[in-house]
Amino acid sequence: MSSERVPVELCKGINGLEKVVLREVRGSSAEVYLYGGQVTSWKNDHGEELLFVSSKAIFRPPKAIRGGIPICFPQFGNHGSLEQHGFARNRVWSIDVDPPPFPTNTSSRAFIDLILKPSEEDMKIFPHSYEFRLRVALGPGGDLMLTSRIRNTSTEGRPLTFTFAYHTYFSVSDISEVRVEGLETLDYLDNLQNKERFTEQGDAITFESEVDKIYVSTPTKIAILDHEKKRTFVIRKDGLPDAVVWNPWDKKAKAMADFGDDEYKHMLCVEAAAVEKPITLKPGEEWRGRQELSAVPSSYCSGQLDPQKVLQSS
Ligand code: TA6
Repeated sequence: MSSERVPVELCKGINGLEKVVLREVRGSSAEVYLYGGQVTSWKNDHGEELLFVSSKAIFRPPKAIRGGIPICFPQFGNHGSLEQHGFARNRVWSIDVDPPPFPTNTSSRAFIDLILKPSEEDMKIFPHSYEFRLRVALGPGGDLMLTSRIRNTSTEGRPLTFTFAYHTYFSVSDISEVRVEGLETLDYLDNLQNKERFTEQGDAITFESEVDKIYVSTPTKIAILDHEKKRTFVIRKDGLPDAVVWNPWDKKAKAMADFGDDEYKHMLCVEAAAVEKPITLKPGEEWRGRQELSAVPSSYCSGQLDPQKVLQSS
């Protein structure tokens, strides 16, 4: 069977970093680097790339890869003692050859199980024992599913407290033609105003300048409508009550060495997260956080697709 038909292939990626390529029988695909446990590509069955990765991304430890789906753990943000967004995205993960049974309802064989455990160095900066299992899977329709299972394996009775986010970079045609549905009327913490709490007004969220907001207690479904591409991304999440919405806009874009000056026009981060209320696990307890991404044609511009229906569909 030639490689293009193998559902799971381990190979070398950029700079010789190991990556896993997932291929679904209908043609969709995804790529996950062992470095960071990071998805860096998700393509539909027409081979169209749905995630954004900066053309200036640095695929070289210890710098995190700019784009795809960075895993923010054990800390989201820069409020704690660790570097911003924790260190899971800066570590080389292993393939989990013997994962515990995984309740799954898909027949797809295009999935990989990765595992991250703390090194001695990690224990110095974050003195906790855990096993972080990440399953990345392509569903039969090309949906991309990420499931994180984090277990507190302390033998000294220590609780494990963390915050978490799937820092997903969606590829969009033109940020000024994008709207986000599902977060209207919700409260958010504004990172651009000292994390002060506000309430979102009006209906859909559109973009005319830098946005960096943590929406709290959000619904399980969020829709991102790309008017020009007539495409709607739908995020379905579980165990992740919050959603971070970020676009750096022009000034911040120029300030990031691993981000093109104009690339802010073609990306939007909408991140399923657990930030406002940190998660605490007793020894032996396991937390599960899951996001399922789908990309559906949206003729919304012709008024045929009501975004509310997208959000309420089963
Ligand atoms: O998710 C939004 C955010 O927290 C922004 O404040 C911005 O810092 C972004 O993450 C990127 O962070 P990074 O550490 O990946 O450069």
